[in-house]
Amino acid sequence: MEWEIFLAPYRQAVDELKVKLRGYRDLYEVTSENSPIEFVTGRVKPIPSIIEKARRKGMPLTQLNTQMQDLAGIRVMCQFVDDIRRVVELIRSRTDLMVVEERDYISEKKKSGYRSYHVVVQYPVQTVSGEKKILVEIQVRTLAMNFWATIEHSLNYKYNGKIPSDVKTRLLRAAEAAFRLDEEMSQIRDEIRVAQLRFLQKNADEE
Ligand code: 0O2
Ligand code: 0O2
Repeated sequence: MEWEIFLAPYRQAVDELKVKLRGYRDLYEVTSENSPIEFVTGRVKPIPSIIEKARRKGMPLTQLNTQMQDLAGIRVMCQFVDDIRRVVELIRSRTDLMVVEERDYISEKKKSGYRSYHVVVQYPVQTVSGEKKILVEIQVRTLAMNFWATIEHSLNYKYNGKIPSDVKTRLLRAAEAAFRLDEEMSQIRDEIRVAQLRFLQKNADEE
Protein backbone atom coordinates (compact mmCIF):
# COMPACT_ATOMS: atom_id res chain seq x y z
CA MET A 1 0.00 0.00 0.00
CA GLU A 2 1.16 3.50 -0.78
CA TRP A 3 0.97 4.70 2.82
CA GLU A 4 1.81 8.33 2.17
CA ILE A 5 -0.88 8.64 -0.51
CA PHE A 6 -3.44 6.87 1.68
CA LEU A 7 -2.63 9.00 4.73
CA ALA A 8 -2.43 12.39 2.95
CA PRO A 9 -6.14 13.26 3.44
CA TYR A 10 -5.85 12.22 7.10
CA ARG A 11 -2.96 14.67 7.58
CA GLN A 12 -5.01 17.34 5.87
CA ALA A 13 -7.99 16.64 8.17
CA VAL A 14 -5.83 16.77 11.32
CA ASP A 15 -4.23 20.05 10.24
CA GLU A 16 -7.59 21.64 9.37
CA LEU A 17 -9.38 20.51 12.52
CA LYS A 18 -6.53 21.68 14.76
CA VAL A 19 -6.85 25.17 13.27
CA LYS A 20 -10.66 25.12 13.49
CA LEU A 21 -10.86 23.93 17.09
CA ARG A 22 -8.00 26.16 18.26
CA GLY A 23 -9.98 29.04 16.72
CA TYR A 24 -12.63 28.75 19.45
CA ARG A 25 -10.16 30.14 21.97
CA ASP A 26 -9.92 33.44 20.10
CA LEU A 27 -13.68 33.52 19.55
CA TYR A 28 -14.27 33.12 23.29
CA GLU A 29 -11.69 35.78 24.07
CA VAL A 30 -13.76 38.30 22.09
CA THR A 31 -16.92 37.41 24.03
CA SER A 32 -14.95 37.52 27.32
CA GLU A 33 -16.57 34.21 28.27
CA ASN A 34 -14.24 31.49 29.53
CA SER A 35 -13.09 29.21 26.73
CA PRO A 36 -14.00 25.57 27.38
CA ILE A 37 -10.90 24.66 25.35
CA GLU A 38 -7.49 24.89 26.96
CA PHE A 39 -5.42 23.43 24.11
CA VAL A 40 -5.70 21.17 21.09
CA THR A 41 -3.27 18.60 19.71
CA GLY A 42 -3.50 16.17 16.86
CA ARG A 43 -1.69 13.45 15.05
CA VAL A 44 -1.96 10.90 12.29
CA LYS A 45 -1.37 7.44 13.72
CA PRO A 46 2.19 6.30 12.98
CA ILE A 47 2.34 3.53 10.34
CA PRO A 48 3.80 0.83 12.67
CA SER A 49 0.95 1.50 15.17
CA ILE A 50 -1.61 1.22 12.36
CA ILE A 51 -0.20 -2.14 11.29
CA GLU A 52 -0.02 -3.43 14.87
CA LYS A 53 -3.60 -2.35 15.71
CA ALA A 54 -4.96 -3.82 12.45
CA ARG A 55 -3.27 -7.14 13.21
CA ARG A 56 -4.48 -7.15 16.83
CA LYS A 57 -8.08 -6.45 15.80
CA GLY A 58 -8.04 -8.65 12.70
CA MET A 59 -8.81 -5.73 10.38
CA PRO A 60 -7.95 -6.16 6.70
CA LEU A 61 -5.64 -3.30 5.62
CA THR A 62 -7.98 -2.65 2.70
CA GLN A 63 -10.76 -1.68 5.13
CA LEU A 64 -8.82 0.69 7.36
CA ASN A 65 -10.73 3.72 6.07
CA THR A 66 -14.02 2.37 7.44
CA GLN A 67 -12.83 0.29 10.39
CA MET A 68 -9.98 2.19 12.04
CA GLN A 69 -11.60 5.29 13.47
CA ASP A 70 -8.48 6.92 14.92
CA LEU A 71 -6.12 7.09 11.94
CA ALA A 72 -6.69 10.82 12.33
CA GLY A 73 -6.78 11.81 16.02
CA ILE A 74 -7.51 15.14 17.65
CA ARG A 75 -7.33 15.83 21.37
CA VAL A 76 -9.07 18.70 23.09
CA MET A 77 -7.96 19.49 26.62
CA CYS A 78 -10.28 21.34 29.02
CA GLN A 79 -9.80 22.85 32.46
CA PHE A 80 -12.99 21.48 34.00
CA VAL A 81 -15.19 18.41 33.59
CA ASP A 82 -18.20 20.66 32.69
CA ASP A 83 -16.21 22.10 29.80
CA ILE A 84 -16.15 18.66 28.14
CA ARG A 85 -19.92 18.80 27.63
CA ARG A 86 -19.59 22.32 26.21
CA VAL A 87 -16.92 21.17 23.75
CA VAL A 88 -19.01 18.16 22.67
CA GLU A 89 -21.95 20.54 22.05
CA LEU A 90 -19.70 22.77 19.95
CA ILE A 91 -18.60 19.76 17.88
CA ARG A 92 -22.19 18.52 17.42
CA SER A 93 -23.30 21.95 16.25
CA ARG A 94 -20.69 22.26 13.50
CA THR A 95 -21.98 22.04 9.96
CA ASP A 96 -18.61 21.06 8.42
CA LEU A 97 -18.60 17.58 9.97
CA MET A 98 -20.98 14.83 11.01
CA VAL A 99 -20.85 12.99 14.33
CA VAL A 100 -21.09 9.25 13.72
CA GLU A 101 -20.39 7.85 17.17
CA GLU A 102 -19.81 8.97 20.75
CA ARG A 103 -18.14 6.98 23.51
CA ASP A 104 -18.48 8.26 27.03
CA TYR A 105 -15.59 6.92 29.09
CA ILE A 106 -16.27 9.54 31.76
CA SER A 107 -19.56 8.22 33.13
CA GLU A 108 -18.18 4.78 32.51
CA LYS A 109 -14.39 4.65 32.78
CA LYS A 110 -12.39 1.90 31.09
CA LYS A 111 -11.12 -0.87 33.28
CA SER A 112 -7.61 0.59 33.14
CA GLY A 113 -9.03 3.72 34.84
CA TYR A 114 -8.96 5.71 31.56
CA ARG A 115 -11.40 8.60 31.29
CA SER A 116 -12.19 10.76 28.24
CA TYR A 117 -15.11 11.53 25.96
CA HIS A 118 -14.61 10.26 22.40
CA VAL A 119 -16.49 11.67 19.45
CA VAL A 120 -15.97 10.05 16.06
CA VAL A 121 -16.78 12.36 13.19
CA GLN A 122 -16.93 12.12 9.45
CA TYR A 123 -15.05 15.04 7.96
CA PRO A 124 -14.88 15.96 4.26
CA VAL A 125 -11.45 16.77 2.88
CA GLN A 126 -10.98 18.39 -0.53
CA THR A 127 -8.28 16.36 -2.29
CA VAL A 128 -6.83 16.63 -5.79
CA SER A 129 -9.17 13.84 -6.83
CA GLY A 130 -12.28 15.38 -5.29
CA GLU A 131 -13.92 15.25 -1.88
CA LYS A 132 -13.06 12.41 0.51
CA LYS A 133 -15.04 11.84 3.67
CA ILE A 134 -12.80 10.47 6.36
CA LEU A 135 -13.21 9.41 9.98
CA VAL A 136 -11.55 11.41 12.75
CA GLU A 137 -11.56 10.53 16.45
CA ILE A 138 -11.78 13.55 18.73
CA GLN A 139 -10.84 12.82 22.35
CA VAL A 140 -12.11 15.42 24.81
CA ARG A 141 -10.66 15.34 28.33
CA THR A 142 -9.61 17.48 31.27
CA LEU A 143 -5.98 18.37 31.95
CA ALA A 144 -5.98 15.86 34.83
CA MET A 145 -7.39 13.07 32.65
CA ASN A 146 -4.77 13.92 30.04
CA PHE A 147 -1.96 13.84 32.59
CA TRP A 148 -3.02 10.36 33.70
CA ALA A 149 -3.57 9.02 30.15
CA THR A 150 -0.23 10.32 28.89
CA ILE A 151 1.70 8.64 31.68
CA GLU A 152 -0.27 5.40 31.53
CA HIS A 153 0.24 5.33 27.77
CA SER A 154 4.01 5.69 28.11
CA LEU A 155 4.13 3.03 30.84
CA ASN A 156 2.20 0.67 28.58
CA TYR A 157 4.76 1.33 25.89
CA LYS A 158 7.61 0.75 28.31
CA TYR A 159 6.16 -2.54 29.59
CA ASN A 160 5.18 -3.63 26.08
CA GLY A 161 1.48 -3.64 26.96
CA LYS A 162 2.00 -5.86 30.02
CA ILE A 163 1.94 -3.55 33.02
CA PRO A 164 2.56 -5.56 36.25
CA SER A 165 -0.58 -5.96 38.34
CA ASP A 166 0.70 -3.92 41.31
CA VAL A 167 1.47 -1.01 38.96
CA LYS A 168 -2.00 -1.42 37.42
CA THR A 169 -3.59 -1.13 40.86
CA ARG A 170 -1.60 2.00 41.62
CA LEU A 171 -2.56 3.48 38.25
CA LEU A 172 -6.21 2.83 39.06
CA ARG A 173 -5.76 4.66 42.35
CA ALA A 174 -4.01 7.51 40.53
CA ALA A 175 -6.93 7.71 38.06
CA GLU A 176 -9.34 8.10 40.99
CA ALA A 177 -7.08 10.76 42.53
CA ALA A 178 -7.08 12.63 39.21
CA PHE A 179 -10.87 12.47 39.12
CA ARG A 180 -11.16 13.75 42.69
CA LEU A 181 -8.81 16.59 41.75
CA ASP A 182 -11.16 17.48 38.87
CA GLU A 183 -14.14 17.47 41.24
CA GLU A 184 -12.32 19.59 43.82
CA MET A 185 -11.24 22.15 41.20
CA SER A 186 -14.82 22.43 39.93
CA GLN A 187 -16.09 23.01 43.46
CA ILE A 188 -13.47 25.67 44.12
CA ARG A 189 -14.44 27.41 40.89
CA ASP A 190 -18.13 27.27 41.79
CA GLU A 191 -17.50 28.69 45.25
CA ILE A 192 -15.43 31.53 43.81
CA ARG A 193 -18.22 32.30 41.32
CA VAL A 194 -20.80 32.47 44.12
CA ALA A 195 -18.51 34.71 46.21
CA GLN A 196 -17.94 37.00 43.21
CA LEU A 197 -21.67 37.29 42.54
CA ARG A 198 -22.34 38.12 46.21
CA PHE A 199 -19.61 40.75 46.15
CA LEU A 200 -21.05 42.33 42.99
CA GLN A 201 -24.57 42.24 44.46
CA LYS A 202 -23.39 43.83 47.70
CA ASN A 203 -21.65 46.65 45.82
CA ALA A 204 -24.74 47.22 43.69
CA ASP A 205 -26.96 47.38 46.80
CA GLU A 206 -24.68 49.92 48.46
CA GLU A 207 -24.70 52.24 45.46
P1 0O2 B 1 3.98 10.86 21.29
O1 0O2 B 1 4.64 9.56 20.96
O2 0O2 B 1 2.56 10.65 21.78
O3 0O2 B 1 4.79 11.75 22.17
P2 0O2 B 1 1.53 22.10 16.19
O4 0O2 B 1 0.31 22.18 15.33
O5 0O2 B 1 2.81 22.39 15.48
O6 0O2 B 1 1.37 22.81 17.50
P3 0O2 B 1 2.20 19.25 16.25
O7 0O2 B 1 3.69 19.25 16.34
O8 0O2 B 1 1.63 18.74 14.96
O9 0O2 B 1 1.58 20.62 16.64
O10 0O2 B 1 1.70 18.38 17.39
P4 0O2 B 1 0.49 18.57 18.39
O11 0O2 B 1 -0.72 19.03 17.68
O12 0O2 B 1 0.96 19.38 19.54
O13 0O2 B 1 0.22 17.10 18.87
C1 0O2 B 1 1.05 16.00 18.71
C2 0O2 B 1 0.90 15.14 19.93
O14 0O2 B 1 -0.46 15.03 20.24
C3 0O2 B 1 1.34 13.74 19.72
O15 0O2 B 1 2.62 13.61 20.20
C4 0O2 B 1 0.38 12.91 20.56
O16 0O2 B 1 0.92 12.61 21.80
C5 0O2 B 1 -0.77 13.79 20.82
N1 0O2 B 1 -2.05 13.39 20.28
C6 0O2 B 1 -3.00 14.24 19.87
N2 0O2 B 1 -4.10 13.62 19.51
C7 0O2 B 1 -3.90 12.34 19.68
C8 0O2 B 1 -4.72 11.19 19.48
O17 0O2 B 1 -5.86 11.24 19.07
N3 0O2 B 1 -4.17 10.02 19.77
C9 0O2 B 1 -2.91 9.95 20.21
N4 0O2 B 1 -2.41 8.76 20.43
N5 0O2 B 1 -2.11 11.00 20.41
C10 0O2 B 1 -2.59 12.20 20.15
P5 0O2 B 1 3.75 12.95 19.32
O18 0O2 B 1 4.95 13.76 19.56
O19 0O2 B 1 3.32 12.80 17.89
O20 0O2 B 1 3.86 11.53 19.89
P1 0O2 C 1 -2.72 5.52 20.38
O1 0O2 C 1 -2.65 6.25 19.11
O2 0O2 C 1 -1.46 4.85 20.75
O3 0O2 C 1 -3.31 6.36 21.48
P2 0O2 C 1 -9.11 -0.01 21.61
O4 0O2 C 1 -7.93 0.20 20.73
O5 0O2 C 1 -9.81 -1.31 21.43
O6 0O2 C 1 -8.79 0.31 23.05
P3 0O2 C 1 -11.22 1.44 20.19
O7 0O2 C 1 -12.45 0.64 20.42
O8 0O2 C 1 -10.64 1.49 18.82
O9 0O2 C 1 -10.12 1.08 21.26
O10 0O2 C 1 -11.54 2.90 20.60
P4 0O2 C 1 -11.48 3.69 21.94
O11 0O2 C 1 -11.23 2.81 23.11
O12 0O2 C 1 -12.66 4.57 21.98
O13 0O2 C 1 -10.24 4.60 21.69
C1 0O2 C 1 -8.95 4.16 21.56
C2 0O2 C 1 -8.01 5.27 21.93
O14 0O2 C 1 -8.41 5.83 23.19
C3 0O2 C 1 -6.62 4.76 22.17
O15 0O2 C 1 -5.91 4.76 20.98
C4 0O2 C 1 -6.06 5.76 23.16
O16 0O2 C 1 -5.68 6.94 22.53
C5 0O2 C 1 -7.27 6.01 24.03
N1 0O2 C 1 -7.38 5.03 25.10
C6 0O2 C 1 -8.31 4.08 25.24
N2 0O2 C 1 -8.11 3.36 26.36
C7 0O2 C 1 -7.01 3.86 26.95
C8 0O2 C 1 -6.30 3.53 28.15
O17 0O2 C 1 -6.64 2.61 28.91
N3 0O2 C 1 -5.21 4.28 28.43
C9 0O2 C 1 -4.80 5.30 27.63
N4 0O2 C 1 -3.72 5.99 27.99
N5 0O2 C 1 -5.44 5.63 26.48
C10 0O2 C 1 -6.53 4.92 26.15
P5 0O2 C 1 -4.85 3.61 20.67
O18 0O2 C 1 -5.34 2.79 19.56
O19 0O2 C 1 -4.42 2.95 21.92
O20 0O2 C 1 -3.70 4.36 20.04
